[in-house]
Amino acid sequence: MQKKIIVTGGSGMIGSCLKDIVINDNNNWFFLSSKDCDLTNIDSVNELFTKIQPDYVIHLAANVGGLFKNLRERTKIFTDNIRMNENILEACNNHNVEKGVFCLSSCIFPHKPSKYPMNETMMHESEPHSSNEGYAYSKRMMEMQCRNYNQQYNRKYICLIPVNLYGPYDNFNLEDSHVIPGLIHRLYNAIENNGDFQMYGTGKPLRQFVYSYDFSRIILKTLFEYNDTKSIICCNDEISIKDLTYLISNTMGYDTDKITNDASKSDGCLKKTVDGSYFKKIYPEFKYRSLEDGIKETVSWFKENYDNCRK
Ligand code: NAP
Ligand code: GFB
Repeated sequence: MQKKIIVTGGSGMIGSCLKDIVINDNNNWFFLSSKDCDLTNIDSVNELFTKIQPDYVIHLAANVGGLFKNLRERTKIFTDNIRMNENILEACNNHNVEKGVFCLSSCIFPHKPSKYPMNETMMHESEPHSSNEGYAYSKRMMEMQCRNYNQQYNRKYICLIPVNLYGPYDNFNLEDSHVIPGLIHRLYNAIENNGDFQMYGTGKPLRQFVYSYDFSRIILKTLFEYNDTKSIICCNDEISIKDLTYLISNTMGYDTDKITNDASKSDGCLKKTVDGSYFKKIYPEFKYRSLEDGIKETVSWFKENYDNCRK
């Protein structure tokens, strides 16, 4: 039976990958950008839902960026995301949307947890890292609200908790980007200008990464196959920022002997290791792309789309 499905954040990295994957699907998809509807405005959101009357919602839209954007814009990031998330959840419930997939992030977990790796039950255990408090609390409130709607109105509003995401369609803007697009873009410039390269911070922090298309496939599995309402962590292997920098440099053919680091730049959270065993238990057959392969694909995509990508 054909379903009407709204994808907020449809013009973003994950939304664009999702669009590529479902292109021949027989459902009725609505991939939205902020030009279609400013989700911080409740009247616009209600108008949108009244017009489309969606069966499902995949809520990807967010004011999101890397560490340095979070350090600069913590207030707007909180207010934008709290408004978007509340407006979408309220509209979903008021318009009887039966199922929704909502997006959290591993960086909203406690920065001094009782144990590592952290699992889905530990999100509210203690405060997040100060570097992205605004973003973290806006996402934590969404997780709590999804549980409220599920319990009080018998909804299936499911939260996915991905680690750092990267891949084709990422935002390569040097001020706002996450670490992988930031490193790729800056290394590209260093190669073009035959210049030196500085990794930000000490290189000691640890991160886990999931490739954009892999996460998009997980979203579809959650929407069409998953029948519980428990949140799901989506994660892959962990690597230090230094080793990541060397991996990307080697992939791009930059001489790693020329790499130094700028320790004056923030490291942010030193580690946020999460446990993906619940996802592995329910989807044992799912295979994540390796970081090596994902980086190769992302570097190629960046070079092929250099003129038009977000940078
Ligand atoms: P992205 O590429 O930055 O795209 C953000 C999307 O949100 C865009 O489509 C943007 O529309 C839309 N948006 C922003 N403000 C809006 C507003 N006021 N009204 C309507 N739409 C608005 O994001 P992404 O990397 O695909 O992330 C998707 C989801 O994954 C987000 O919820 C994010 O928090 C989560 N996540 C991301 C990462 C990561 O490392 N990237 C990691 C964990 C979780 P425009 O194109 O019109 O601006
Ligand atoms: O992806 P990222 O910006 O954010 O990674 P977080 C920051 C880490 O990478 C820090 C180092 O240790 C930086 O010092 N780094 C090295 C760089 N070179 C670069 C570079 O060129 N650009 C960037 N951006 N970092 C984010 C949250 O935390 O995690 C977001 O702030 C989001 O809200 C995301 O949820 C998943 O991983 O520290």
